[in-house]
Amino acid sequence: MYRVTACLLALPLLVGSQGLSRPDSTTRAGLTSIYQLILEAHDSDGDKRLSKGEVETMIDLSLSGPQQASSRREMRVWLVQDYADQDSNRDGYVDLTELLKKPLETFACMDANNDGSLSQPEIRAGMARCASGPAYIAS
Ligand SMILES: [Ca+2]
Ligand SMILES: [Ca+2]
Repeated sequence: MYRVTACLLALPLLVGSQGLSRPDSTTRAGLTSIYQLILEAHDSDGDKRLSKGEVETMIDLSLSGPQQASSRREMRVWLVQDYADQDSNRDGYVDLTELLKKPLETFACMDANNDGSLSQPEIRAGMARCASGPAYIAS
């Protein structure tokens, strides 16, 4: 479908693998909740941010599917790097603000009438125009 499909699928997997129900990613509030859930589910020391080790554990959990070992290794390297890139203040941790930065930018780009929710036409038009990063979850 899209070159970024594998990346888009990674985050729902992270939530789904914990058996949590997934909030609606077509609203800004829902999108925020998704990232809150991801953060809470994988913040094992409870400091409200993800350390490199927590990120790696989360990625390993999400990659336990049926993929080839080689593509799994590639995906893991890519995901670890992607989280490192999101650490915008370079303190070695990814907090909720940092996690949300790209998804909310993509959301704002897709939300053409700026009502905080994405209609199907907005999603269709926005996929080509806005989905430059890996972070937005297509529903
Ligand atoms: Ca943590
Ligand atoms: Ca940080």
